Amino acid sequence: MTDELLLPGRRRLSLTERPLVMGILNITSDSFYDGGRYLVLDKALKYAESMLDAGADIIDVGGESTRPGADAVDASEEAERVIPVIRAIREKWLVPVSVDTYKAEVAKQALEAGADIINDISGLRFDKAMLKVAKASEAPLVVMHIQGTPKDMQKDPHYDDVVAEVRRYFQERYDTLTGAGIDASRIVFDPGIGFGKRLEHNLALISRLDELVVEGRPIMVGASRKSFIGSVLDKDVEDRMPGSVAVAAIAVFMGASIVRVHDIAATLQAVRMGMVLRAARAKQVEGPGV
Ligand code: YH5
Repeated sequence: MTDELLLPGRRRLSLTERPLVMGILNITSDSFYDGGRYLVLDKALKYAESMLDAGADIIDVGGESTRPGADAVDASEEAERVIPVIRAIREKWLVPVSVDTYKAEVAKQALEAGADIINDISGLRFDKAMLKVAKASEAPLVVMHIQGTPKDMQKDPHYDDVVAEVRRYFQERYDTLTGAGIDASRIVFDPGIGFGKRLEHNLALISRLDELVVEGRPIMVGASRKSFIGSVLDKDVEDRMPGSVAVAAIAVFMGASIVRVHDIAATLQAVRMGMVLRAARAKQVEGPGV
């Protein structure tokens, strides 16, 4: 298991001391009402600061809603939303920043503005130019699984064996990316909770997360407030925090190295409990000295 991510500029992000909490910063019109460019930037920075105060390890900046059925936005609009925010965060704080985009042009500008990590829900498949952008940088890459596209992914998701198929996808992505010259140490895998999955698929992926480790690469999980939690608990999106926090603890217990969440402080407690219980289990199962 690799123990750290090397960020551009020789900074390091350790994944062995404890799992990391990635805070979600969504610059979409539905999350920050567009009252003009400066108001949006100011609100986004205040929100980022609140996540940093709560203990976020990484800030994930996204400008296109990839919720089920959402329309794609074009690269220039997405860039207009996220680039000023990434630049401002980078100027103010040292926190690692990831950019949540599958568009090469947005990723390229984000890296120039100081982003440290590319978080691509398509695993570098939707935009053919993304591989070139990734190759030109040293940034870690979050390689997520999605069946279909955000527009159509929830129409009729189907798998014979979702865990085996996501695992096979991770292996294919690993082979393709390393074959193209991407260093294996840059890759983080993500099963893509809610991305072309029914309830049973999401539950299988989380409860069998340990089976998704491919080539020893770390795993990230983004389950926060997603609809499968609403389905299980019969809760609207604004009431899913406790369920989300429970899933974060279990994801870490099952081996997740990074959790992508909305609620930082509560998730940090969950992550610590998941980590301590995982270590306790390892000590008993593998015996002393391991
Ligand atoms: C992810 O899992 N997710 S954007 C629907 C919701 C709540 C939240 C109300 N980007 C992931 O956060 N990147 C997104 O229901 C991501 N992994 C990675 N790597 C969707 C989102 C959300 C969607």
